[in-house]
Amino acid sequence: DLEQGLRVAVENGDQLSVRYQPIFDTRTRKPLGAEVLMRWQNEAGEWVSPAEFISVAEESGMIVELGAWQMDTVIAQLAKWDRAGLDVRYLSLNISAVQLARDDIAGRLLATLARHGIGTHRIIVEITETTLMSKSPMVRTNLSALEVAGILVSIDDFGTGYSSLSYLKQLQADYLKIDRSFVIGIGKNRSDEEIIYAMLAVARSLQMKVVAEGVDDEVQLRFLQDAGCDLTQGFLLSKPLLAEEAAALFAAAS
Ligand code: G
Ligand code: G
Ligand code: G
Ligand code: MN
Ligand code: NA
Repeated sequence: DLEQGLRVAVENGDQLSVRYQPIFDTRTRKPLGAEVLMRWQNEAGEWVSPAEFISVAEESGMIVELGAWQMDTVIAQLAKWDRAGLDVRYLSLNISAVQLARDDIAGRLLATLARHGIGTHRIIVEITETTLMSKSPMVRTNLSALEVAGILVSIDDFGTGYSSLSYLKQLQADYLKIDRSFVIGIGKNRSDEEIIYAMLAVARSLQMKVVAEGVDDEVQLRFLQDAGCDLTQGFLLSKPLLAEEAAALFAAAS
């Protein structure tokens, strides 16, 4: 089954890979950094969606090993890009509540960054609103340690969970990611547009930068530009890329 297959994949490593989806300055369309996305092509050659296997990895505890492998892989890649003279300012990593509750994520990140000679401000940790509200002592300890170390925090899928605006203030997150479900409504649904304006206003007043996710067309990009949304991610500007493809994109933009 899925869990057994994933166990083999985590042990062997060769079925797992990452993609880098560039994040662009909305106005200039220059790529600044990238979100790291996990990929799994199983033994049968089928691509299993992370929406499926990440939850299995969390329930079985394999997410800790998977996350550790990913962290080392992508920070090594960032160091390699630095040596090649590419201007990739940051990598944005999805970190689940389970990882923050079970693993010394902050310690592991700091050790990995130190080993590769990368500064803490080069990493953004993407957490959900639900994680932000967690009362687990280990989660709280990890989040404070990340903040103290200067690792940046982004609130992912914003507006889709149990949002409480007061939590935004508590943690002092640096970025807010507007979920694709709102971006889809641009030009079609007045209330989605109003919600985006409201999110941008909240973010601005809390000195957070905003990333719009799932930007698929020029109408959406133009709206976000006019609304003052700082950053844009989505298929219009780039799909998730292999490391070599991402390197070529950043090289062409610098
Ligand atoms: O890449 P894709 O859009 O298929 O991802 C689906 C979901 O899986 C997204 O919500 C994304 O945040 C999550 N995801 C992708 N890669 C990772 C990962 O490495 N770790 C965690 N925790 N979630 C991931
Ligand atoms: O996304 P696209 O239409 O390019 O994918 C074509 C096929 O290649 C898909 O059937 C998919 O299974 C496979 N594929 C190749 N690379 C990837 C990848 O990074 N992610 C996913 N989900 N599928 C991939
Ligand atoms: O949950 P999270 O926001 O981390 O998920 C990001 C996911 O959204 C990635 O799996 C990525 O492949 C997907 N994605 C990114 N941009 C677009 C887009 O423009 N359109 C669609 N349909 N999916 C996107
Ligand atoms: Mn994300
Ligand atoms: Na998201």
